[in-house]
Amino acid sequence: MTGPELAEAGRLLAAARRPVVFTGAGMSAESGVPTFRDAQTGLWQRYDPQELATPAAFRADPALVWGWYEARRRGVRRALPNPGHRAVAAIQARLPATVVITQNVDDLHERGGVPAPVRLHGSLFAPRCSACARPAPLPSDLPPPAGTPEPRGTPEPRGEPEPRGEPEPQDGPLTPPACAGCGAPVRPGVVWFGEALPSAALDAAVEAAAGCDLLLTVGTSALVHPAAEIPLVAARLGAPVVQVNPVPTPLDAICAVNLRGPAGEVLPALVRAAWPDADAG
Ligand code: BJW
Ligand code: ZN
Repeated sequence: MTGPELAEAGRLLAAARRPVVFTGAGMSAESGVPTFRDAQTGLWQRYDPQELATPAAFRADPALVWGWYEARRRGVRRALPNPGHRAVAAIQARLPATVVITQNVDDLHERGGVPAPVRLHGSLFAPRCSACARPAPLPSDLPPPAGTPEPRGTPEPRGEPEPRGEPEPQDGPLTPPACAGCGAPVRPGVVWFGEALPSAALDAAVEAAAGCDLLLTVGTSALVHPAAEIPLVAARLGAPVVQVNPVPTPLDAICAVNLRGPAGEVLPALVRAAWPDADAG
């Protein structure tokens, strides 16, 4: 990818000292994780994610909602970080004051080399009790993340080799486990519509956006609030905003540069434009 927009965005990144990278579901699309507003696959095609991701849906049918999250958790476990995740890690390696703020509930930033992103919408991997909030263990049969080496001493399989990859998980409604403390159903540790964002994460995000000298927004439709206001905070205080998205969003108007394309291609090209010697992942 080349062009005057990329060169301008590269200049802005090279001049930055305290950038913020703000990410949404498009960041993980090339890892095979469907975006929130993409059509779901399989059994889940007939459900609207906006209607499943609510406290009311969990109260009405906990097995349906837990089963949806379990299928997504397993999908993320099978996924690998893409070159976009590694480019974000390369930015943070080059500029250690970089703050990565994500709306994503996957763990691909961490696995891609960003150890502590600010998580606005929680995580698929932090279930908790729906009544007393006690943290709950992950399902014991959850496979390890793709790319994790087999533990030492794992015996070689005998006979016919297994087909590659994990066996297809059970896909469908699944009764959530009961809390070990109070017996109430365990829920996913994510932020649903109508719920408050974790205040420490939101405060950290607003503070970073207010103090940044460049905000790079990647792969978000910018439709969900208050997260969608993070780039606006930076722009209002004078920081340039660079957007990476294949399609226009409501943020286009406040952006200094709009880079139309997939994150997995645009972000490595942006890192190379900023620092031609960089290992952009
Ligand atoms: C690519 C790509 C590639 C594709 N490369 N790009 C103000 C105005 C209007 C409404 C509200 C408002 N303030 C609050 C609201 C209500 C509501 C809201 O925003 N509703 C709107 C939908 C209208 N917000 C809330 O309810 C929030 N809570 C709240 O306000 O509480 C108030 C309160 C205060 C005090 C006490 C109590 C309450 C909570 C919002 C929580 C959102 N949670 C979810 C679900 C998380 C769990 C789960 O995943 O199941 O978070 S919703 C969903 O949307 C998920 C995402 O993080 C979030 C953002 O989506 P994102 O990341 O932008 O994904 P997509 O799919 O929308 O877009 C993908 C983009 O990628 C697209 O643009 C593609 O083009 C692009 N793309 N391929 C780069 N390869
Ligand atoms: Zn409990």
